[in-house]
Amino acid sequence: MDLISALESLEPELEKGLDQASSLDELEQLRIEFLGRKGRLAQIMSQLPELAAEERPAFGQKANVVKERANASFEKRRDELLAAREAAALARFDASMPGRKPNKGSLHPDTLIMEEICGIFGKLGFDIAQGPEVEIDHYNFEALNMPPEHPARDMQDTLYITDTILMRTHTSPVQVRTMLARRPPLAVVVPGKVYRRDSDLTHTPMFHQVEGLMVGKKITMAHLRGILTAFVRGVFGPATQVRFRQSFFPFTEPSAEVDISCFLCGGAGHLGHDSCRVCKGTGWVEILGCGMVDPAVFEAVNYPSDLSGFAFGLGVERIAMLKYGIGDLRMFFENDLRFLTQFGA
Ligand code: 2NL
Repeated sequence: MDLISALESLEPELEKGLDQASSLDELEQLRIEFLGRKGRLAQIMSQLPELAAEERPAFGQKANVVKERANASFEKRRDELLAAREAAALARFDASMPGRKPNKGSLHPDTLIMEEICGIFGKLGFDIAQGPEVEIDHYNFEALNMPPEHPARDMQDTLYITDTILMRTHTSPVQVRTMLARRPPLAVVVPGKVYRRDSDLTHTPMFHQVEGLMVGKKITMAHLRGILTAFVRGVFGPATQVRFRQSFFPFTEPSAEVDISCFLCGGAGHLGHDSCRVCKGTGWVEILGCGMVDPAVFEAVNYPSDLSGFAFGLGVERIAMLKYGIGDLRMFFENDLRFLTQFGA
């Protein structure tokens, strides 16, 4: 076959191949066969030197036309196959199928309780203060009437970082920092994480506290009693009764622990014939510790001795367990969504 007819027969054969190609892979095979570096068109072109010199321009021109038309045909077929693939995918897609629901976030019970407590004290005129979780010995112990060797330091199992740097064991160092940074009168609540070297069924190395402090002239135990009564009635309901039991803390004198009438049995100690599981039959539930700020604490922050004030502290997990009926402290820290999604929005 002469070269011209070889060139001419290329086009119908290509058209037939294109019609038969049913996938992009097959199409690419076909393109390599016809237009590839060693393809059929290239082979015909390689024989150009065999033509007489006067035949070459016309042949070259024709070859170019064939090549351009072949490229255009490939492109057209490629578009058709792509469109067919798209249409097949769309046919499989069910636009009426319901979507996947995204998981909604919810607040941790610790967060909910801290926000509720801070909200109540906010309405009573308290500011919210926060401070570092890594503290120096001075703010965590020394300024709170617990000098080195003070037996009260044994009450705290402290996580030390160096001799003098530690994880705060309570949020009280933030009140110390607040007193140093501001002038009285002042009233603050301090929510936050605290740390102890302790880990068993009822203790975790990290837990949450809210502490409060009010300092001014002529602040008395009557203010302490009034504020804390309003607070517990805000959290546990307006019928809640309050009882103060004498206690001891190094940073307050006098000191007390506050019990509230049991919110489950109403203070009766029993439900029908069963002893109440919340108050264990006593009718009272311990809720916080408090007292009048010890003069030694005021001295440590260079406050004048004619000031007085009260302070209190409570454990957030304890309040959350009571309020939500949570039986196991470890639930707070396991991050099980079945637990976490039960509280708040
Ligand atoms: C408890 C008892 C309490 C304080 C914390 C405090 C802070 C300063 C001065 C005086 Cl700066 N006191 N804090 C006072 C009494 C009790 O916590 O049982 N917490 C869980």
